[in-house]
Amino acid sequence: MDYGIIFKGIGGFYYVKYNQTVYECKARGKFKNQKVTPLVGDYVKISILDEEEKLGVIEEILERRTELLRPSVANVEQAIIVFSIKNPLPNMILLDKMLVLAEHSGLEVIICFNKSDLDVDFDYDKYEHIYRSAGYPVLKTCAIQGDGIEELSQYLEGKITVFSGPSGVGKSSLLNAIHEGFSLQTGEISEKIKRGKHTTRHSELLELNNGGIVVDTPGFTSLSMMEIEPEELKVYFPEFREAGDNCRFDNCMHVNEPGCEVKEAVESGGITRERYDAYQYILTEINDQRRKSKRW
Ligand SMILES: Nc1nc2c(ncn2[C@@H]2O[C@H](COP(=O)(O)OP(=O)(O)O)[C@@H](O)[C@H]2O)c(=O)[nH]1
Ligand SMILES: [Mg+2]
Ligand SMILES: [Zn+2]
Repeated sequence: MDYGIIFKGIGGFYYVKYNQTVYECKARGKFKNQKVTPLVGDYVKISILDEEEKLGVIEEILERRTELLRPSVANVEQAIIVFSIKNPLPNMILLDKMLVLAEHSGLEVIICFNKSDLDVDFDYDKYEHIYRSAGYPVLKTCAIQGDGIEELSQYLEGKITVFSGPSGVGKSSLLNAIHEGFSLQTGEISEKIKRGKHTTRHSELLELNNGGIVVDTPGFTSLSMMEIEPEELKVYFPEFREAGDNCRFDNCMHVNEPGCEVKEAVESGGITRERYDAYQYILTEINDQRRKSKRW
């Protein structure tokens, strides 16, 4: 069976790319009755109503592989988490939180440190060590000179990818560098204008030359950890898993328990101190948030 993919949704209309053609589609009433809303990124079966006018109807939605809330997009497979080496300096705890949320959403992650031309103090090597040890691919790019762009685009081939990261790190510049056809607005002023418009803007997919698809709105912009249970957090630190299996207690939180192999691995250097500290910091924050919300 042939499926198209929803690239854009506006006011009850869905723009479905099917056989290299975009059809403007409505969804069958049954979806509303089932309380299912088609999402950008959904793989759908359509009937064509009018080949000339390119009109169709969505008949069926394929089971979603993933479902992101912010932005609301289905079937995203991976996140490129972008920070810049300078201007602005990376906020490491924010990066660790984004990693937790990406793991929680079931996404593959690639970490990209952009603005390598500003790395006069060689900070990248330190970041690379921390996150490679944690098991993530780490890239160094310069959107302006084109360094690392080829490697970055290889990661995008044939997948739906969301570019996440704080404003001003160079996400739009990277996308423009990857794909000649793009002319996404960059820079601080356009960023402000965009933010003003954001309430009415919808997520949209962009197709790359290499068959990759990217989401044009940054993911994980509001970073609430409220969806994460304290006991669950350790699962989202992939480098804790192996050592964690050997802790004395099955439900070890890797904080104060005796016989904790994760803490042991931190001592022996198998797990970096930076990531372990981030785990403790985020765990404390989750517990605090929960205590506060219970009080109300
Ligand atoms: N020096 C330097 N500046 C960059 C680089 N990439 C982007 N910029 C600049 O950083 C600013 C923010 O870039 P933009 O792509 O809008 O960031 P976004 O908010 O993450 O989409 C712009 O002024 C860009 O020209 C880079 O690799 N090196
Ligand atoms: Mg941008
Ligand atoms: Zn432990």
